[in-house]
Amino acid sequence: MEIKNTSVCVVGLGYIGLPTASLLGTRGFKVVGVDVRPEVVNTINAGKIHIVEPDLDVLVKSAVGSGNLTASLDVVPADVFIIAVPTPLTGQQKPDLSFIKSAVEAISPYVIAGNLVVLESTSPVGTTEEIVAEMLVAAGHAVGIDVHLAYCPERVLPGRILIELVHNDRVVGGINDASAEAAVQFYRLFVNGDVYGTSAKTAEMVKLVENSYRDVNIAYANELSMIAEHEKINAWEVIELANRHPRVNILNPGPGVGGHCIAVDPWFLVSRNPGLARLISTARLVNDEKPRWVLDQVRERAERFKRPTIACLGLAFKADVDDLRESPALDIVNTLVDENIGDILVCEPNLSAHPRFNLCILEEAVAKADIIVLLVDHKGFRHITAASLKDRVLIDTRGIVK
Ligand code: SAJ
Repeated sequence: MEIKNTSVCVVGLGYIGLPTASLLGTRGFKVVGVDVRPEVVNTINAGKIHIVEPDLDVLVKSAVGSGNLTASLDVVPADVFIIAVPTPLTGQQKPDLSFIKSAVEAISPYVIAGNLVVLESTSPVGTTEEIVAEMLVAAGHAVGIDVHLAYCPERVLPGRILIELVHNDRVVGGINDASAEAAVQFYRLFVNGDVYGTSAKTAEMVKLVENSYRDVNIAYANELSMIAEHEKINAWEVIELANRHPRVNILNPGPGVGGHCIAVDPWFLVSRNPGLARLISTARLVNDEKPRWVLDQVRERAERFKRPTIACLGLAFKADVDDLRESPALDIVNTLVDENIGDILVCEPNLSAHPRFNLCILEEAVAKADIIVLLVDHKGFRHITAASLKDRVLIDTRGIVK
C-alpha cells in the first residue's frame, strides 16, 4: 500500500473523523469524508470547521485546498473505509450502536475485494466481529478473505488531537491475522508512534480499559476528597504527600467526570459483564454522584446568607477547552439556577456567550460574590489566591486556590 495510490473514505466527520480525514489528506491520500449533516459537509468543503480543536482549521483548509479532501453526503468507492461515528449511551446506560450499523449499511454496496474496512468508533467488545463482520458477510462480502476488517480505536485527548493522532501508539485488531496485518500497514503510513497488531476483540477491550482505568482512578480521588472534607483536612495536601511514595500516583479530585469518553466508555464494559465489572460500575456511580455532593456543599454555605451571590468559575468539562458535553460544572450551575438559591454569576473564559447564562469576567464575579465555586481549573483561574478572596466563602472543587 502506498499513500499516493490509496483512496480513503472516512464515514463520520466529528471529533475523530474530521481530524483523521484532514490529516490523511495533507499526507497525500485521496480522501472523501462522509457525514449525514449537510451543514457539516458544506462547511468542510468551504475549507472551514464545525468543531473547536487547536490547529484543526489550518489542517482542514490545507487538505481541502490541496484537493485531497472533499466532504460528501454519500459514500464513494475507496481502498480503505474508516468508520468514525458516535456510539452514545441509551438512557439505560447501554451502548447505542445504531450509527455503526447505518455506516456499515452505507459502505457495504461500495466495498469490493481488496478493500480494508476499519472501525474506529469506541465499541463494546465483540462489535467488529458480531456486528460489522456479520453485516458485511450477510451482504455477500468475503470478510477476512478478500475484504480485510479491523478495529483501531482512537486514543487522542481533546485539545491535543492533532499531536496525539500522529504521535500516539496505535493498537490495531484484525478479525484475523491477514486483516490485522493489512490495517497495521495502513496506520504505519501516517502514524509516528508504534503500531501494534492484535485481535479485534482485544483492541476493543484495550480502548475501554484505558478509559475505565482513568475513571476508576478519578473515582478514588473523588472519594478521598469527600472523606477528607468530612475529616476537615485538605484532600489535595493528603494526595500530594501520598504521591511522594514511589509507587503511589493518585489523580486529582474534581466536581465529577465529564466529556463524552471517560464518563461513557466504562458502561460498555459493564453492560456486557454486569456481574463482573463491579469496581468499574461503582467508580462510575462515585463520579456521577460527585456533582450532587458539590451541590450539597454549596447549599450548605448558601444557608448562611439571606440571598447570596454565587460566582461559578468555569462551565467546561475540563481545563482550557470550550467543550460543555457531559460537563459536571454545567450540571452544577444549571441546578443552582433552577433552584434559585441565590444570584448566580458565571465566568467561562473559553466561551464568548452562553444561551442560558450571562457570562461575566473573573474580576466582576469575584468582586460581587459572597460564595465562589471554582469548578474548572482553567489557566485564567490558576493565579487566584485565598488572600485575594478576603472573607468570601470558597468552594474549590479542583484544589487550585493556594
Ligand atoms: N479529571 C479529573 N481528575 C483528573 C483527571 C481528569 O477530575 O485527575 C476529569 C476532567 O476534569 C474531565 C474528565 O475527568 O471532566 C475527563 O478528562 P480527561 O482529560 O481525563 O480525558 P478526556 O475525556 O478528555 O479524554 C480521554 C483520554 N483517555 C485517557 O486519558 C485514558 C483520551 O486519551 C481518549 O482518547 C479520550 O478519553 C477518548 O476519546 O476516549
